[in-house]
Amino acid sequence: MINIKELELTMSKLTAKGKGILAADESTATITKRFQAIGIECTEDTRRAYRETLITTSHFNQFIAGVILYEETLNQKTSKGITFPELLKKDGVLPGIKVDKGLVHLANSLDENVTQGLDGLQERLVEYKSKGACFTKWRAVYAISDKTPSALAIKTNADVLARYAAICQEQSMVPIVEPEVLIDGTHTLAKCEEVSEPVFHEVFNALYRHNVKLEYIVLKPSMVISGKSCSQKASVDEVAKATIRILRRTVPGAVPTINFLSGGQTPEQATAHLNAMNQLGSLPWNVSFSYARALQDYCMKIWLGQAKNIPAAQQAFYKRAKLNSLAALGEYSEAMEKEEILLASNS
Ligand code: 5MM
Repeated sequence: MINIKELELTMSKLTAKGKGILAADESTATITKRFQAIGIECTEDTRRAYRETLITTSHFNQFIAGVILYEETLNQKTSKGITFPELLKKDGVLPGIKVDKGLVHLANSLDENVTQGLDGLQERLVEYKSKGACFTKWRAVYAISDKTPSALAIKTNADVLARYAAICQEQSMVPIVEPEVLIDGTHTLAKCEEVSEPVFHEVFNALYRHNVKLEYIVLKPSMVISGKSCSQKASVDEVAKATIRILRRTVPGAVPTINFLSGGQTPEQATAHLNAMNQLGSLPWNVSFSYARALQDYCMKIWLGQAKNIPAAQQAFYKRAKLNSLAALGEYSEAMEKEEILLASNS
């Protein structure tokens, strides 16, 4: 039975003004790729140690309301023997969990994917909840090409996202609904806009069909942006305006919060775009972040798997969390990138 009070409490914490969500839910395959790219050995313990570095950063709870964990991390302990969800809760940060099982080929599509993981989801949620998770995350992916995303991929992924969200709400867990239009390609901002509108629109059609209560979801979309290899790079202002234009057309005001993914933008771009959106003023939703790479990139590159680097790595994570918190309030400026932002001490 849905416990509305529980959903309300989770939402109220996740929508705290100026706070965002840290996505630390990379699957083993993804984090292996990230570690190997910078020469870090990927083992269960290095993954544990890295994620401990992130969540033991002092006072990061000033800027981060929730952390999305991967199943492995939910079951791991810090070096002081406390589970990750317990530590987060002690610091007033909500633990969440990625519940999708990744992408599979969508038959009869234009070589596209659909996200899997609905089988047994309800039972897994009961287990995750008993381990402290209060919210969940599921990502659907849409690639841009001349012919994609196809209508089939748009509709199928929307239905799956909505079924996932309904199952989570039934367990009184807030679902993060993540439709990601990929940044890869040479497409222009206009093309991304043309693709993102039907994608988001169909997601909300499906959420409606599945009776999902919009008051208790977090939308985690991609921004409307030019492709990574596009020769005409859209400006910060163009990205902010196009993203908000498309979201206004497709996302009901009943949705309390939109927490963007960074999707391969540089950390600085992701912060600048978020800030510019918040500077547009009078938005119908809270507009914040749920970044993985844009919060973690510098931290991971400084850490490099070595304990001696932890203080500097935490410093780098703290700085990005603080700058994105300011961007979520529309109070960031590029000049702050050069400032030394010192970690608040624990004492
Ligand atoms: C798009 O990826 C999500 C947000 O991360 P970025 O801010 O780096 O774009 C992220 O939460 C992602 O869903 C998780 O890392 C899980 O990804 P995989 O590929 O491992 O399922």
